[in-house]
Amino acid sequence: MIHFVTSNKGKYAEAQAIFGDLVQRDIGYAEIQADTLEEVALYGMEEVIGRLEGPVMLEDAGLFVQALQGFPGVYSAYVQKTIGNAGILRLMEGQENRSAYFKSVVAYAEPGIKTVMFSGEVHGRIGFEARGNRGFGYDPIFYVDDVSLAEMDLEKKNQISHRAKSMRALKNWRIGR
Ligand code: ITT
Repeated sequence: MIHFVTSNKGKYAEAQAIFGDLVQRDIGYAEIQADTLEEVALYGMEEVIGRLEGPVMLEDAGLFVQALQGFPGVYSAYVQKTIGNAGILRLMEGQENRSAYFKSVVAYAEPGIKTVMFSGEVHGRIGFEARGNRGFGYDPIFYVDDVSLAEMDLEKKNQISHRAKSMRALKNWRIGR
């Protein structure tokens, strides 16, 4: 059993489909202002590790849009809460370069070992409209091969997503140890 510290049910569902033995812990932690997802995840882990017993993981993810110089990146949660998907589509109006990627960094710790981290990315593009009602966050505006992540079921998203890649890397590391 692994404690997965997250407030996000969608994340939990995707990770649970990969691990099968996670427990969601919505205990909150401060997301520091930093330049990288790795720093955010590492600091977050330092904050929660003493509050739970046994294996703990948390994940920080972000959307990086090439034409916006990587924005919203580490600010993805705040931007989603404020301007949302409609705001991103507006910022992209008239923009021909739609390239973007999601990145996920998962941090994992257990008693007696130093925190380890794994990352994963999925590359795609920002669409011209929001489509689909599955998933969460930026999924309706992020397209891979003309299908938005919000049009895919969880199984399909888990075949290609940033999160599935980082989480599978962690899972394999745990198995191979
Ligand atoms: P926790 O930090 O509690 O885990 P969160 O939703 O705040 O949950 P992040 O800070 O990692 O998670 O996510 C940053 C933002 O990016 C947030 O608004 C998410 O909705 C969005 N996001 C992350 N992964 C996503 C995905 O797979 N599809 C669409 N949006 C995603």
